[in-house]
Amino acid sequence: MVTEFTFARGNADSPANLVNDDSTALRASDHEGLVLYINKDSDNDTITDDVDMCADTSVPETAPSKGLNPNRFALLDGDIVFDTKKAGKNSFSLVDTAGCSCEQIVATQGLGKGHLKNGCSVGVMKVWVESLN
Ligand SMILES: [Ca+2]
Ligand SMILES: [Ca+2]
Repeated sequence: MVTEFTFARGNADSPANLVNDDSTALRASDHEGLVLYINKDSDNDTITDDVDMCADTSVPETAPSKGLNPNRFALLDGDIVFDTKKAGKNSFSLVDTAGCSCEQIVATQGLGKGHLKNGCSVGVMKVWVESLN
C-alpha cells in the first residue's frame, strides 16, 4: 500500500532564524521527518482505491452459494479468493477482478439477476477479467 517514501524538509530547508520560534514546527528539530504516501482501501476488500473499480464491495457477498461448483464463483469468506464448491481449473481473486465481487460484476455488466442464481459463471468471470486487460 506504500506508494512513495521521502523526507519532509522541515528542518534543512527552513530559515535558521526559526530555530527558537515556538510558534512553528519548522526548524524545531535537527532531524528531517519521514513521509510515507499510502494508498487507501476505502471498502476494506484489500484492493487499494487506485486500482479498485468497485466501491463498497461486501465480503462475504450475498450471491446464492448453494449451487457453486467448479464453474461457479462467489466471495464467501474473508480471503480475496472467489470460492467454489470444488476447485476446478479456473480460479479468480479480487486482484483479478479489480476489487469487484460477483454481484458487482453482474450489475456493472448490466446482466440479469439470473446470472447471480448460483454465484457467477466462469464465463461471466472470464469476460470481466479479460475486459480489464
Ligand atoms: Ca478496495
Ligand atoms: Ca472493491
